Amino acid sequence: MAETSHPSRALRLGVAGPVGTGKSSLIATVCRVLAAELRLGVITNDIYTDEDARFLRSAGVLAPERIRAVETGACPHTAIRDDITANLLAAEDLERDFAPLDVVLIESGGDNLTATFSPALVDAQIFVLDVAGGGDVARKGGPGIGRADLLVVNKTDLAPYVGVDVAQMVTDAEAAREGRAVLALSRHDASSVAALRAWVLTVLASHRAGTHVAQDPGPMAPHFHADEEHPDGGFVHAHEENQRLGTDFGHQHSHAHAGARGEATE
Ligand SMILES: Nc1nc2c(ncn2[C@@H]2O[C@H](COP(=O)(O)OP(=O)(O)OP(=O)(O)O)[C@@H](O)[C@H]2O)c(=O)[nH]1
Ligand SMILES: [Mg+2]
Repeated sequence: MAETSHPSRALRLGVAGPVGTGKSSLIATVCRVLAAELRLGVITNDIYTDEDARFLRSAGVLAPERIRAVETGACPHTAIRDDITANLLAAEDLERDFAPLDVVLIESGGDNLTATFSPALVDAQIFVLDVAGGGDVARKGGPGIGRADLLVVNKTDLAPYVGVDVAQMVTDAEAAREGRAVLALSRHDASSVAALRAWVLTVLASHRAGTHVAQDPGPMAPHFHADEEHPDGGFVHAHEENQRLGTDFGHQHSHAHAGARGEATE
């Protein structure tokens, strides 16, 4: 079940996507182009460090105290979807300390293609891919690519160097998203940055009007961790997801021995 935004508080905007696709840079860009007209705050999620928060503070686009770090200490999707308490508290603290804020940007730790925010944590979410991850990634789909409010194909300036056809990647993404918004972005391309800025302002306007509806991109696909026994080398369990909206987003997935499979899994 979805519910409309709470216009009385800041718009909470999530930014997710695989490691290194440019989530922090995108947030820095949004701050740079909107800090003069909007009251902004940022929350970062790192597994063991506050590196992203330090990067954003050093970028000088926002007062350092408006950028807070949540150290998840576990796989990043847990903190943005399964147990969102630390992030919710951080958002509420930030909104209280700097009231009133217009937008709180929440960066997920870099994760795999299946990690998305719970709609109980964010009102809208951006999923970030980059051309350096390969032109075929957009075709692979998944909840973030398919159903985030905005899909960004980032670092388009690098496309010639990695042999990616940006137009084709965008076309593939649009097909995977059944018409939802796709933005080809480079921080070096002013018109693409202007389009990102316009998108944020449009979402904020509908949030303020009380017409924005937080979407749930859906639970993550089955995936694997490195513990516990299962006949096929892992175990299956369900995450109890946040019940704040009075809905049940609980889901099941299996966990296998990463070592046995020779793969890093989260
Ligand atoms: N060429 C180019 N590089 C970019 C762009 N955006 C980000 N980068 C670079 O990509 C690298 C990763 O960017 P980040 O913003 O740290 O990526 P991230 O997704 O936050 O990374 P994690 O938080 O570690 O998952 C950095 O070296 C950035 O300078 C872009 O538009 N063009
Ligand atoms: Mg980052």
